[in-house]
Amino acid sequence: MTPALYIIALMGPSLCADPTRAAQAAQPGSAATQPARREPDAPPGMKWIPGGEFILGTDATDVPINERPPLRVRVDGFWMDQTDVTNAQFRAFVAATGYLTTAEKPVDWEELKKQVTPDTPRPPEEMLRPGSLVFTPPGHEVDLRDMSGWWAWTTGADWKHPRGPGSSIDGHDDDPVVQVSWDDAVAYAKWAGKRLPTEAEWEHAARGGSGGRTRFYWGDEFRPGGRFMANTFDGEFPQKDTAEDGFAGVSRVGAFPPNGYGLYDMAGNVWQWTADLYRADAHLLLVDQLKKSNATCCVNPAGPTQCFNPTRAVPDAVERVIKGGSFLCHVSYCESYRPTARRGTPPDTGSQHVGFRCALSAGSRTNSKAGPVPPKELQK
Ligand SMILES: [Ca+2]
Ligand SMILES: [Cu+2]
Repeated sequence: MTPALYIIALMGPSLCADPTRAAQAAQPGSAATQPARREPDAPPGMKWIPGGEFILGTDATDVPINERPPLRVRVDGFWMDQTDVTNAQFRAFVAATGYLTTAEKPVDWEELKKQVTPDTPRPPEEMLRPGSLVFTPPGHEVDLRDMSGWWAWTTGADWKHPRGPGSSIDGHDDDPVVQVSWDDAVAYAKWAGKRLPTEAEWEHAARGGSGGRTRFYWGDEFRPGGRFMANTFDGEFPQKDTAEDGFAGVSRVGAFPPNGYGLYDMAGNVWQWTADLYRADAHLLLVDQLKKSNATCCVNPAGPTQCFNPTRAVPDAVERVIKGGSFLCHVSYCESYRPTARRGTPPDTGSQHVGFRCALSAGSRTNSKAGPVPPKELQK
């Protein structure tokens, strides 16, 4: 097997569809939020996300079943990075710490082994050289069930070379950093005196205080008044991105309108790592838990304690939840720029369309020396 096919085989047959057992509908409640805190105490580059109740997930029937059933969730207020962590910010972290990302190190077979069936032989050394996944448009129609048609394991791809060894991030300081693993994101967050948001915090923040249950955080219409609200894939996926929204591939942070909390790119552009472990049936388990405890609302859920993804070779192998979708999402394929969309990804797997942003609990203060701040034009 080629490295590409090998890695993709490890990742499961379908990156987007996530069929799980049937879901039940829950009774969603009304959303209520606390008033927004005044801006002056905001840590640099962060927005206050007021605590409150919201509906996690959806009862839409035309979406992957891992987003159902919906349930009432309450989260405490917290701070959230206004943008995804940028290349410039990540560079400051690496300069300060000498940190080496997962993609810059040889693939750890001992780790990889946990994600594949026991009979999988150790791949040749060549395949274990440092690298990551790069989007490679096939230039012709492909079977959408097989992601090896557009993802290629690429030796030498890392955060400084997001599209492979020949590429660079020169002049792209304000692009979100990509090709970072969950471990890399956590290391950055620690350095910045922050943490990753939980999935519930992320989804609450993405809703922007609308309290709504709309398909997109801004409403039910993808392009309200003809306006593009997020960087997604235009044209025929995956062959040709026509860049109708202004970008084929990643866009600088803040290129699209912010949501109600002043957060940018909470839909599309790059997926964002969250703190939670992934279970395809996470919502279902929370609803069961609520019923058992006679509660109507789940408070500060922090994710399951064990993973479950029936589409993987090893369903209980560790995966973390990513949210937000990316510049590769297209309605014909996965529409993951919906706030309820969720996917499990192995913590050691970075790719060209996965980045992250950090959160901070109320009362905490970032101790970062570098003071990660958003690009100048976003500082108002
Ligand atoms: Ca685009
Ligand atoms: Cu997608």
